[in-house]
Amino acid sequence: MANFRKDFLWGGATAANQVEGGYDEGGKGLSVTDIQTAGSLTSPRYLTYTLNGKKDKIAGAPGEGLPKGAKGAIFDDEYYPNHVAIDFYHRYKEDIKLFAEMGFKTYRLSIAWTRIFPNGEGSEPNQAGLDFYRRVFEELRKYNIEPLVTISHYEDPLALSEKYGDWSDRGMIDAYVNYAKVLFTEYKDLVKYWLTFNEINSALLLMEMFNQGRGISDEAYQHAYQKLHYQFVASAKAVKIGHEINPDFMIGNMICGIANYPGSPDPKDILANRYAWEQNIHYCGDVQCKGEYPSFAKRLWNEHNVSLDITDQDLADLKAGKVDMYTFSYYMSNMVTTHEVEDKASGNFSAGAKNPYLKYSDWGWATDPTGLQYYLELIYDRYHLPMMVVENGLGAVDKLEDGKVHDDYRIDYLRQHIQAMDKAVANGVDLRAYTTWGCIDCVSAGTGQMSKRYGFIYVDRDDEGHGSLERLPKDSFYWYKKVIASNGSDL
Ligand code: BGP
Repeated sequence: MANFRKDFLWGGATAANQVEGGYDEGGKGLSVTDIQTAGSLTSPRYLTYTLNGKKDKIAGAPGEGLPKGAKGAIFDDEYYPNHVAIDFYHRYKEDIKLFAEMGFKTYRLSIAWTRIFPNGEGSEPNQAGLDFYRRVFEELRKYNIEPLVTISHYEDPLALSEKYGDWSDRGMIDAYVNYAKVLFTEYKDLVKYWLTFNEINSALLLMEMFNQGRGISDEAYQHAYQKLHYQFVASAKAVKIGHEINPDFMIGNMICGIANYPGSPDPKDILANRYAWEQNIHYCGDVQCKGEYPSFAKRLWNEHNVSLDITDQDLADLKAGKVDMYTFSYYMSNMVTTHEVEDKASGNFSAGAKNPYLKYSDWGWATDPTGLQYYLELIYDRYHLPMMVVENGLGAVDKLEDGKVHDDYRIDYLRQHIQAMDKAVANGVDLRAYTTWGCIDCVSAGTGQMSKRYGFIYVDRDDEGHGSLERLPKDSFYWYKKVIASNGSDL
């Protein structure tokens, strides 16, 4: 018998911009992701815009905004995969029915901010947008599937990004809080679980580990730490308001969880590894879970000559808006070394030294279930808060043969990670949920490709936007159904 709670929430996860499509329907405004092109293994995704009247583009990692002064633009000669994505906007009933068939207890989805406020702010929300998500939540409830809602998942309203330049202005805090308040009020009886920002620590991670060409300078750090501060305050204020609106709400943070290991027994590597945890993982976790900046924050700021706009009121807000649970994505581990490395992990979003004990995916991500157990135990020990693994999975190229996808590699990956979670639970971790990433194939956030698939459900669509969009259960679909029915025992 596995050790998971009786009411353990098994399910899957997606994000609005990666599944919905209908990017200009129902009164929706443009999001930053709507001006993001498709990349490939070797070329990054770009944000397209005009600056001083001239067409231009810049490599954009997930969640990044526009350069100052730029106006987002859609170019005729570029392909934007999120515009149609997998058309969940029109097919959500069919998709939710398939989730229900697998026995999902929960479905993690995000709300497109620009469906609610087309320009990101204002006093009148867009009714068509509110109605859309109400219909989705009601459809989920019909099957007793608990919605787990990310308020902001890598898709800031373009109008706000143009006005405030990627969270570099306090104005973003009010806009976010206004938006979150509308969601809490509108859906207070339909949604209990909320996450404030997807992978909030990616502002630091993407720069350090996954830098896609914007450069790592003191200025970049200044921007990242200031952006994070405003997001921390926005998150804390939302948590406080959420609890006032419905005290039963469980509101979590969401961290991009990467287990870091020292590259060697060299004490310098041991310390560097600890510092990687501090900067990339604990910095955000501590502020959101403990309601204050950790003692090592000053060192981090000083290292890069960062000087932040933080007011006394901000610090009080952080204290008053601690999260109720710690949630994170987990795909891989990373090796930290101070030495020159010959064998580097390479691919989209991976860096650092290659770990000789691990296998790497086609995209260069290290498969490491033990790292998940390690991460859960380490973090639980730090905060003693309920935890959720809200993303995990294997991005792979699937082959469709006679209407079937035999994805035993995906089953293997997930099985090992469920076993790792089971061990962490046996070791005392209060784990509440597991939502695999991209439970239905969707547009990859990092590459914009459809061919990097994670789903239990195959979607007929390729990297250029061809295909019928037809849905087909893969072998893993039937496997996960068994896993859920046996509460994680039949793997
Ligand atoms: C996380 C994001 C998701 C998702 C996933 C897989 O970082 O929260 O949005 O897409 O990673 O990444 P990718 O799509 O690049 O394979």
